[in-house]
Amino acid sequence: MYELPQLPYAKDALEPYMSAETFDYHHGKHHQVYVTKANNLIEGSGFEGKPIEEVIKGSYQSNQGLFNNVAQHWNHAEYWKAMKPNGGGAIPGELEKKIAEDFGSVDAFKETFVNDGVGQFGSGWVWLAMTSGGKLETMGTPNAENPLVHDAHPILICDVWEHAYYVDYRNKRPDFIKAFIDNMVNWEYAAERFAAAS
Ligand code: MN3
Repeated sequence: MYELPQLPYAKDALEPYMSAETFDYHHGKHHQVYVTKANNLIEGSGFEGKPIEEVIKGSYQSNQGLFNNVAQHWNHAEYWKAMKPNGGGAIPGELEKKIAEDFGSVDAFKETFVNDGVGQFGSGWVWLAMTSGGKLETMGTPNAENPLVHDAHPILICDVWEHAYYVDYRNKRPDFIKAFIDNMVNWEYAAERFAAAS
């Protein structure tokens, strides 16, 4: 049984960049619906009891309903952990070095990440991921899709569905993604994921 994870901080801890109202809806309602539907759809699917990453990869393009809800559950659980109060500060050394190597500079990475998120048409996500070749890349993905189905390791994730920012930023997706990068990212968690992928 999938369960809605608790937020790793109070729902008002990211204000003014992300409001308690956004968490009430986005975590309390949207994420909960994905969890409930995933639990219903996994019944009889043949994926019962399998590790979630295996369910995501296995259901991609073969069981779209299950994939959408299980992947959205995983994506959101990672997204909550990708943020922290007073986030967006210094990047831990090893990860900072690799970002500078693969993007030219940290600023160049941030610009690419924001541009990919802004350029993702409709609903989706923007990621920093490590490819199977060991290179860091940013990527935008539609709907529930994530780097796991492209054999890449997700390092950092930002939700660019309208429900992620409409309460706090209205239609201004670029302002939201910039605030995410500058004021909300939990770089220590991204560095943990980077170390595990390396
Ligand atoms: Mn969402």
